[in-house]
Amino acid sequence: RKPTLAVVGATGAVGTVMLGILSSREDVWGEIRLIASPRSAGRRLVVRGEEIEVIALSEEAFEGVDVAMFDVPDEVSAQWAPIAAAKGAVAVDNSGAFRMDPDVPLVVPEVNAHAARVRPRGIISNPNCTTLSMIVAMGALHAEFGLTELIVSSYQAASGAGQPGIDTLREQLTKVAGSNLGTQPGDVRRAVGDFGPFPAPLALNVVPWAGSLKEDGWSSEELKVRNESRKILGLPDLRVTATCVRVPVITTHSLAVHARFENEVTVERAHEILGSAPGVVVSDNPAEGEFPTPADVVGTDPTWVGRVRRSLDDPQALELFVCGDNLRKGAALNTAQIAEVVAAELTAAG
Ligand code: 2RA
Repeated sequence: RKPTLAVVGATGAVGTVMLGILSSREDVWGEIRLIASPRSAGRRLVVRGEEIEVIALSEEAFEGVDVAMFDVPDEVSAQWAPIAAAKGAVAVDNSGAFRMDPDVPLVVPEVNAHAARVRPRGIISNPNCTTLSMIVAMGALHAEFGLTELIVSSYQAASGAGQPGIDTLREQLTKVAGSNLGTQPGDVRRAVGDFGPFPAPLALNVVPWAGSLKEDGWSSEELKVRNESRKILGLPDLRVTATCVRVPVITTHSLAVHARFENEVTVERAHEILGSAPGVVVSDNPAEGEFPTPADVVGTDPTWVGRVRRSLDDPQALELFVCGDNLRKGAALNTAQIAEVVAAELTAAG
């Protein structure tokens, strides 16, 4: 029997992408059950070409479920993923609720698929989209050169803040289109009015903030990049510094990465490694204007890498520009890949 899958949060921004991904990947699932808040129950959504009615989140909804994916806010996952696990499902959670729990593996199948097998709480976590947008490329380089330090600046898309983020940016872009705004201090701020989930206007702007305020001026997002990179790579002492910035892009996070290694590196070898790494595509020919940009990467599955240079002042360091669709590899796709690893394990176990 093929395993039964539940998608919790089926109607959200990531859930919507998930249904498309489940419809296009090799079909390893028996029943697919769609679950959402009582407000969304009763809606009919299409997955694998079939219309399915969304049911309300409840304990009974997990009856007979083998794998339950959660694409919901932290507090909803914190409450319901353990309930799904207690009902016998393996919960694959895309929230921040369990990522740093030592009894919950944090999995990126291209980097540490083996970690998914040890899950004392019956929960597997999916990393944050910013970490995920670069970590497949970093894992491949680490396997060859031995990573010692990451200095990262992110350029994060509005959809990282969910559907309200997308809606806010679109509304702001409509308000500024065709205007001469962006020439006086505060003119964009006054014109757009509503900042939605962002602390400042996003249209015609960049905002050096994502997440919530933590100690000493760090944002939660910056700490996630550090802590999650360490856990996924199995390098608890890796030096990681991140500055997270929101940019007026709908979907696809970008990161400028300074990566330092144990030994000297060459661009040629880095190209070879990245070019043959599963899930990575190299687009690096600046003479022809070839490098990844969100507008070209959005809607695709791989991590795209370009602008690979050896640091001028450090032969052990590389500079790279990385783009990944934050709703696909950054969220739904990685969750689907983890779920497929579990499905293969369950199917093999009979
Ligand atoms: C963001 N990384 O982009 C967050 C969402 N998980 O806001």
